[in-house]
Amino acid sequence: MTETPLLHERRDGYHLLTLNRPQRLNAFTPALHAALRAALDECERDAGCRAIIITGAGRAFSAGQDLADRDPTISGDRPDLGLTLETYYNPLILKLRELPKPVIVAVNGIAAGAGANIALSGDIVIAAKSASFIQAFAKIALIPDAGGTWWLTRHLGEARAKALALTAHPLPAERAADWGLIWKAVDDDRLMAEATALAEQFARGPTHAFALTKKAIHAASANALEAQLRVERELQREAGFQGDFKEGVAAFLEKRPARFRGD
Ligand code: T3D
Repeated sequence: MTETPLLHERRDGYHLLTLNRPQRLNAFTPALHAALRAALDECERDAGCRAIIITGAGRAFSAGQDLADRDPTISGDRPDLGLTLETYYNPLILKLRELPKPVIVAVNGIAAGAGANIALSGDIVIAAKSASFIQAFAKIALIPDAGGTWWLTRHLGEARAKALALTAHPLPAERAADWGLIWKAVDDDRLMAEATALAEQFARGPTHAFALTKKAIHAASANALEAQLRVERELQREAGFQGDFKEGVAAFLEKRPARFRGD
């Protein structure tokens, strides 16, 4: 078993995080959770990091919870899985969603259980055509967690959400894209090129405006139109005060590419 559960590569303008337990299909242990949380904290703090890519080593993205390696305080004959979620998965999902920078998930292979739902927590999910998403929970008599019931129902509606959750059938990447669950499915050998091109584009983009865009879109799912218009007013007001807006308009008027600093 590898001793480094997460590879963290700091590149020019963005960070690449690779789940790195390929022998266990990158299943999540407390050590992998801790490493990923620490890496995401660093990504958030580092002003030079303006986008994040998350992918998996080997043939899978992640098989979710490592069923053989649990936090000893939570393990046992009838472990309190609510505690696993509260301690590890729920904070991770919220962290990914609220991170004020674009999170790109490059799904390189099978994404099962919480692994599927962690992938779906990214802002932009690109999957290799050979990848699939499996709500594997029913096979071990659990319910979809790590946001699964929320993502599936929001993106696909109840009929497809229930079928995927109750059957635990794999959803191939191309169908996931056709159904609007992910952004797109690409040829396997194009996956990382597509993800890095996007990260490089975001690394040159208006990072603060991206953070506000995420916030506005997240608010939209709970708001009526009038409330959402108020959210847009407040966030646009904030965007208009930033240096990047000034630069964007100047660049447009001077007919040159904008040089956004991310503020
Ligand atoms: O604390 C809590 O439990 C609450 C939180 C729950 C969150 C969850 O994620 S619950 C759901 C956990 N995940 C699963 O149930 C998925 C289990 N895995 C599978 O169903 C299959 O492995 C896959 C469909 C993902 C892939 O199948 P396949 O045939 O391509 O590969 P494989 O042979 O099953 O797996 C390869 C190896 O990875 C194998 O080990 P071995 O025999 O070569 O030594 C297998 O045991 C190991 N592995 C795969 N998934 C897990 C795992 N080991 C530990 N935990 C896993 N989740």
